Amino acid sequence: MTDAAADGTTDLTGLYREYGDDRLPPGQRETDRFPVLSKGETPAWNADSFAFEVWGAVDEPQSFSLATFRDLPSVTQRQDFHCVTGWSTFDCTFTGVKFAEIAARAGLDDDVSHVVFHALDGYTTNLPLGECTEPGVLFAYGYDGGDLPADHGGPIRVVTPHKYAYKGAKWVTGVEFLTEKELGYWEKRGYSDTANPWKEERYS
Ligand SMILES: Nc1nc2c(c(=O)[nH]1)N[C@H]1C(S)=C(S)[C@@H](COP(=O)(O)O)O[C@H]1N2
Ligand SMILES: [Mo]
Repeated sequence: MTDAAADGTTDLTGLYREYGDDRLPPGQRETDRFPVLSKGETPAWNADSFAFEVWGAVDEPQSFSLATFRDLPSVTQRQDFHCVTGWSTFDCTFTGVKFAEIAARAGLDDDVSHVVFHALDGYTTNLPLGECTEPGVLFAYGYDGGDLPADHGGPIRVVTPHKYAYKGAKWVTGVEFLTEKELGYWEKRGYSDTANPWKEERYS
């Protein structure tokens, strides 16, 4: 289902076949640009003091500086990006650390069922644990061979190619492991918790 190209990039642009017949999900239009969509301003951060943290129902809470995070094993993937407001951008290339890599380092309690991602702008979003280990859920710090631009969530953001993009927190400061579901910022405000673009799960 995933193809590794000669340059080591994993091609996830065929991932839609697990969910629907068309690469472009229903009700979406393709744009050649990669628009920026944030609930507020791009937050400021300091590369020397930035910390990415892992806490909650884990054996070993983790804290990474930007430098130690970038030293973790990484992957590069090409994927499509679908915003719930109706635009899709094809062929975005992200580099980062797989969700599973982070979870393995923290060691999850047996009863972990959900996660909440936290971000510098106060944004949160939630996913069931099982959805986070799907291919493509990445803590991304690179875009198109360079650093992830600040407007797109640098230094680190989450990407969720199988979900509407609001499930991917920009400026992510950490992940909290939970034994019960908690809703995130948009999920509390009427957006779908399941957010499958091919089923057009936009609102709850
Ligand atoms: N921290 C944070 N993450 C966020 C958002 C936000 O406002 N704050 N917006 C979400 C929404 S609705 C979308 S479509 C994508 C947009 O990512 P982009 O600006 O890189 O296109 O980020 C998601 N992650
Ligand atoms: Mo969005």
